[in-house]
Amino acid sequence: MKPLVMGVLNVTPDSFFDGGRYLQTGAAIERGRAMAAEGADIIDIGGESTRPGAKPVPEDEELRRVLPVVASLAGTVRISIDTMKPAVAMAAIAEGASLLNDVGGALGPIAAEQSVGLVVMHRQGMPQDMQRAPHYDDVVGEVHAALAEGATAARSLGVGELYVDPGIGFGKTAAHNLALLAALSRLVAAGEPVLVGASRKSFLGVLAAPAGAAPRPPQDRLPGSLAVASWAMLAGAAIVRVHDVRATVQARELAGPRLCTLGPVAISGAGR
Ligand code: HH2
Repeated sequence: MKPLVMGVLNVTPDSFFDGGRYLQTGAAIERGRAMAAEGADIIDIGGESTRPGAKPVPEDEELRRVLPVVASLAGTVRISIDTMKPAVAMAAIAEGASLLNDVGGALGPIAAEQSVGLVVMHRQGMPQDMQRAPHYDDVVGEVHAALAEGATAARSLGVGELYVDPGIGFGKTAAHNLALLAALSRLVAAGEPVLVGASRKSFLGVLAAPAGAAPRPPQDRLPGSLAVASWAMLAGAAIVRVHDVRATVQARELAGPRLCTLGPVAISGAGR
C-alpha cells in the first residue's frame, strides 16, 4: 500500500524547525490547508514542542493553541493530535481529530474508548533531559521489544488502528538513529504498521556536515530528510511524518511504484 505522508504543523513558539511560524491561529490554518493541497494525507497538529530541553506547556495554553486549528482543518483533511495530555487529546477528538500521536505513552485508553487511531512511539527519557546521555546495550532489540509490548498493550485495550514509531531523536544519538533506520524493514516485518519521523532532525545535520565543520542547521536538512523518508518508504513504512509535504510527495512518486518495479520500461520524453 502507498505510504501516507503526515504533514507536521506546530502551533508553538519553540519547535525546533517551524517554531513561531504558525503560532497565530490564522497562519496555522493557512499552513494546514496548504499542506493538504500539496498532498498531505494527515496533518499532525502539536501545541507543545518535544525538542530536547523544551519546557512543558500548561494545558489551557496548549488547548488554546491547537483546538481552533483542529476544528478548522478537520473537515478538509485527516487530523492527528500530537500531545502528551489526555485532556488535549479528548478535546481534539471532539473537534474532529481521529488519530492520537501518543509521544508520552498515556493515550491508549482514550484511543480505545473513542475508537480513534493511535501512534505508539518509543522514547527514552523526557524532552527536558532525553538527549543528555542516551544509552542502550542493544538499541534495535530494546526499541523493537518496547514497541511490541506497547502494541500488545494497546491492542488489549481495544485499539483498532495502530502504528508503531521508533521515535527518532527521542533519547537517541545519531548512531542509535542510524541503527534503527537500518533495521526498519525488520520492524515492518514484525507486523504492525510503522511510522517514521526523521524530518529535519539534528542527526541529519551532523551526518551531512563536511568533516570538522559545524552541523548543518535545520533549514539545511531537506536533502537528508528526503533521503530518510525515501529509505523509510522503501523499507515499508506506512507513514512518514515530515515538514516538507510537497517534496516528500514527489519523492514518494519515485520511491514508490516507479523505483520498486523498475524493469526494462520505456519512459517517453527526453531523458538523460
Ligand atoms: N517527532 C517530533 C514530534 N512528534 N511524533 C512521532 N510520532 N514521531 C516523531 O518522530 C516525532 C513526533 C519532533 O518534531 P517536531 O514536531 O517538528 O518538533 P518539536 O517537537 O520541536 O515541535
